[in-house]
This record gives sequence, C-alpha cells and structure tokens, in this order.
Amino acid sequence: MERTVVLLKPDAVQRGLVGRLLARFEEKGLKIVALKMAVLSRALAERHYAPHKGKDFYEPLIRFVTSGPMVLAVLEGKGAVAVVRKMMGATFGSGAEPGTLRGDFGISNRFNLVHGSDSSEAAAHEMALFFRPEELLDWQPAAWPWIYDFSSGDAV
Ligand code: FUP
Repeated sequence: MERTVVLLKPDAVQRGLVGRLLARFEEKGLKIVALKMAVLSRALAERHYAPHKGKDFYEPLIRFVTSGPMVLAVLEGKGAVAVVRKMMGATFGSGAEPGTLRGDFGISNRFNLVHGSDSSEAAAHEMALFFRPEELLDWQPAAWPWIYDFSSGDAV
C-alpha cells in the first residue's frame, strides 16, 4: 500500500473545512495513518517549498502556509499518491473541475486548501520532513475487507 502526505492549508482550517475535506478522503477508502495540527515555521515551509524558491509566487506562498494552523496527515491506500492528486484537482480552484476538492471548495489562485505529495519519492521526503516515525500508526481498518478484495492475498 502506498502512503502520501496531505496538508490542509490555513485557509481550509480558518474556513472550517477540515472535517469535510478529511471526510472526502475517508469516504474514498483512504486510511489515516497520521494526523496532527501545527503552525509551520518559516524554516520548515521553506524546506517543503524549496523547488519553488526564486519564483514570483514563492514569498506569498510561504506567508500563506505559515499564516495559521494547518492539518498534516499521512494517508494510505492503493495508488494513494495519484488518487489524492486526482481528488484535489488542478492547482487553483478557479480552474479545478467540479467534483474535486479545489473545484468544489475554492476559487482563489493562491489559497488552494490542500497539498498532496506529487510522487512516491516526494511522499517519502515529506513524511520525514513533517512526522516522526512514531507518529505513523500501523493499524488495520475494520472496513478494509469491504474496501479491497483480499481473497487472493493482495489488496485488489
Ligand atoms: P500543486 O502540485 O497542485 O499543489 O501545485 P504546485 O506544486 O505547482 O505549486 C505548489 C504551490 O505553489 C501551490 F499549492 C500554490 C502555489 N503556487 C502559486 O501560488 N502560484 C503559482 O503560480 C503556482 C503555484
């Protein structure tokens, strides 16, 4: 099973959307492996967004993601990285398809509610950046035998 990092950004928290956004991931069948709230330090935000350093949106982006509490999560499921990216939709709500999280809940070209790792390598990097190993919980969701077909061994 694949794991991915999801951040519910300060706009999601301030707008009271945490429950609804987490519910969408739970309803999909993704398992919550880690979950916490934090205000990102500037240093941590800069490490996370290092690939964007120097771009015109970099400073406003760092200001935005450090402006208040965020929810940080690790989600697990079959193809979790791609599944979460698809559920999030295009980068900004103004262009994201209806039915996606950004398409349904946002319209801004900066405040885009949610982050999801864009590859399994990025997920591993972000898990190490935001979580201590003991914060990732191994548990067996009671619903899993009805979310996946395990009859041949692997989850199908
Ligand atoms: P995404 O992978 O959809 O989260 O978006 P990117 O990795 O391309 O961008 C990371 C973050 O930078 C986005 F969540 C929002 C911000 N950004 C801007 O503010 N302006 C831009 O033009 C592009 C990205």
